[in-house]
Amino acid sequence: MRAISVIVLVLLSALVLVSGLASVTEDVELKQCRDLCRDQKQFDEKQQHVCIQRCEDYAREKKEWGGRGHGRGESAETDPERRVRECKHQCEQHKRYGEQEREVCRSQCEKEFREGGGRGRRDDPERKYYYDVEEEGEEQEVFGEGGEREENPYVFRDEHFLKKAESQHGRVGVLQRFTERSELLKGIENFRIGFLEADPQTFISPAHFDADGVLFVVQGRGTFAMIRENRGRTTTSSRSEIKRHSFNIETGDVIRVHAGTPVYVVNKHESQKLVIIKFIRPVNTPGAFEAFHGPGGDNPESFFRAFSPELLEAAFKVDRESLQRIFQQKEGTIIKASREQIRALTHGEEGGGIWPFGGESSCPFNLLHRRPTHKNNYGQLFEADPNEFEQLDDLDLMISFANITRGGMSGPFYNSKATKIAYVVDGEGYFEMACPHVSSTRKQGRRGQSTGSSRGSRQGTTYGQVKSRLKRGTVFVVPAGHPVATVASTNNNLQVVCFEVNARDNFKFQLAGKNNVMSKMESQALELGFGVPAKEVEQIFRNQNEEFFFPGPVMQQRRRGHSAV
Ligand SMILES: *[C@@H]1O[C@H](CO)[C@@H](O)[C@H](O)[C@H]1NC(C)=O
Ligand SMILES: [Cu+2]
Repeated sequence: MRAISVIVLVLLSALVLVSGLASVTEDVELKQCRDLCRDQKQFDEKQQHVCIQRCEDYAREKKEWGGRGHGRGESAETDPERRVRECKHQCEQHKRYGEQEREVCRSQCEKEFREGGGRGRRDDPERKYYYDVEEEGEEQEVFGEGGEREENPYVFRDEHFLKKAESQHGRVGVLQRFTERSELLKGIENFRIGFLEADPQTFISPAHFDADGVLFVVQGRGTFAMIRENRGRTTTSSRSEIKRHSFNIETGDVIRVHAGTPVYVVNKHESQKLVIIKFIRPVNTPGAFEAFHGPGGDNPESFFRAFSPELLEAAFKVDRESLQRIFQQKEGTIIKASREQIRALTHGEEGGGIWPFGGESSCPFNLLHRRPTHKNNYGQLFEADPNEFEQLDDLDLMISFANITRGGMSGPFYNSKATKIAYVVDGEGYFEMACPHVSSTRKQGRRGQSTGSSRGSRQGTTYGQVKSRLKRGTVFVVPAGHPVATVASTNNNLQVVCFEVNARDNFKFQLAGKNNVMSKMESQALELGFGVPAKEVEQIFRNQNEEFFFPGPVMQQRRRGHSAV
């Protein structure tokens, strides 16, 4: 995959250079890109397909972000400043280039694009805004799985998930450790994020884990079974019983699974996939955990097979031939089941029966059926905190779900104590975060362009801008104290589920809108802090009447555009 990305990157960069002077329409560009893919003799059919896919994604992405907001008929392709930037950026991407070749490459970019075209409307503020967004949109696609992205330690995508199990009926994956690329996330290195995706009418093989988990059902319907200790209050004997608990699950359900609990899942839906995202806290080795399969054979391997036959013969009081017969499974972790099997498994007849029974500490609840903590035209926020739910208490975890209306945004705000691990369930958009721990290359570029004198006098903390596109499956992390805002594209709602760790007594401090932090400060504090008359500051921080969710930048611009006409 990676190799293809690099090649597509090279193809696209060649294109940018070829098509730079002429104003090329997207379709021509797309055609060229496709043709170049087909010309790659070393590609097999599948690789060619992936390459072409990349071209199409790129073109679509460009259209989507580029077409918006350019009112005056000027297309993004003809903006010389942007061309230079893109071009230089690509110089950096050529892994085989030495520093000297890079320098040559960069100066060629200058020649080709800046001196070729006019300076354009560089300082039109509206342009500037869209410009940035477009650039971001493209970076993510063009430099897809390549280098660039790895510089942002807060964002994780498909390629950062390790495959734990893959079969023709579904996938199980776990995200790389948070500290894999950067020490900045050391505070959450004990936690992992995993997912399960199972085809319709399948069975997910029983297993227990040396990890505590909280599961969120992203999509689908199924039945969940776990074998739990039956912690009746009346049981005083030390020999406690175990019991099966089966319950139906649907989108929005949150299920606590204690470490060591054997679980299995059925996707009973006829046509829909079951998708579950999992927050994991290993109990043996910080940041590392394993699955233990009892039922199994070759694949998944049964842990019973690690014992010697004579020991098992003795333990089970049967002969070894009968034993060998049961460890046959080769189908994998996710197994296609017959209608009858599914029916039997989803009617928790004997024993545990359908929920609720027994210990409530693992009783599932539905996050989306709760009353939203914030709700307006621009979005809804659902939250479940550890004070309220015993299931989340020992993990010190809050789970929340933000449904940001298309074109809307949430924040800026920051968490007082909690670190947020967010997973994009649906939609697309982007987020921006202020971070004193990274330096934003883009911002440096800008500073570099300004005169040096103002720079010299500045001291203290500087904040890098962490910004990244979001789409389904993206994981991003927002550490405590870091101001963040999330924006939904104008195409779809952006739906994000968040696991917030260190959540007890956490507070979301809002930085804009009703109830924002600044609006509570005395005028003098604002006057002194900002160095301008308090009135001016107050006007700004009191203008927004909405709370938490607001119209996003594009929506806002459009409105302003209308009212100005
Ligand atoms: C998200 O909000 C939209 C309305 O903007 C609504 O139709 C949709 O059902 C919501 N999704 C969830 C999961 O709450
Ligand atoms: Cu930071």
